[in-house]
Amino acid sequence: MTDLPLSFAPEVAAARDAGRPIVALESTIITHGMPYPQNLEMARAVEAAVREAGAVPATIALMGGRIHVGLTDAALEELAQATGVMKVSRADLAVCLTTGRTGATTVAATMICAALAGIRVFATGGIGGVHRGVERTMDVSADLTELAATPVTVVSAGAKAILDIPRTFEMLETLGVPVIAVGQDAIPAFWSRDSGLPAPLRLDDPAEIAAAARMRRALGIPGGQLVVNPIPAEAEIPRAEMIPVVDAALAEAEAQGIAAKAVTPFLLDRIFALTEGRSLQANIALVLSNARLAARIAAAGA
Ligand code: PSU
Ligand code: MN
Repeated sequence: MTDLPLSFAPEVAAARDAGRPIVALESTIITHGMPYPQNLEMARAVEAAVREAGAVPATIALMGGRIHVGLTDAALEELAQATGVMKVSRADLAVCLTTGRTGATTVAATMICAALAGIRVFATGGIGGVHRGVERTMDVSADLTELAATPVTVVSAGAKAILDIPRTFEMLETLGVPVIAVGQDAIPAFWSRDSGLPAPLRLDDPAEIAAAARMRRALGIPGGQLVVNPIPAEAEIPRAEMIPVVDAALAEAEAQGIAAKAVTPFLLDRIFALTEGRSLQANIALVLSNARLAARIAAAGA
């Protein structure tokens, strides 16, 4: 038997021993989702937001053949500047570990690692989903099937408008993933508060979200929950403003033949450029807001 290759940061190990709330954080958003140095500033600010809200942050990444649950500031800084980091989803996790490469975990891989580490709540920005043009490409993020399989509550700001949002949520419904909106009836769309789609479920109190996770477990239903938390109003970019930007970025991706794992990072990078950084500011604001909510859900005993 291969031993579980988990390495806990001292702060996370202490929180586990004491039964204190822990919030997992992903690393693909650092390496593939934002440029340096904003990615490092974001990663530090998100960890601080989790601590302020009364939980312990555990940023997850793969280094030296081990799953690191909680990173030192030096490791965070190295990751934020590193090039050639592997973008790791469910399919890549084992090979990344056995080859000892440095890997950044997507939502799917972070969920797997969090569950192995006994962490039940995870904060991110947006989830991957069904890509537009799926009828040609079959590009559907492994994040969706992971939500159906792995018992972690994922706090997001919904799915980005670069995706086919209606198909993404149809698929989550088929997969039996509870999609829970907070504070409003609509599913948010990442940079914008309203996707135009009604949310199937709404729970405004973090304690209710934690109770739902416990009930799902008691019922023996596998999989997690997807919490969709709208971006704070002062940080949002309205949908009408994002539509032409997203369309332009998608057209560039198409023209350049961008495919597979490269699609999401390419589009995010183009959108940052096309909005002159405004999308990045919005992205940071929504991740911070998600981190605070995740800490409250964890503290309520998800
Ligand atoms: N949302 C963001 N920034 C990101 C991602 C999502 O705001 O960097 C990342 C997440 O790690 C997500 C991944 O799991 O993109 C989805 O990639 P793909 O579409 O290739 O599955
Ligand atoms: Mn994909």
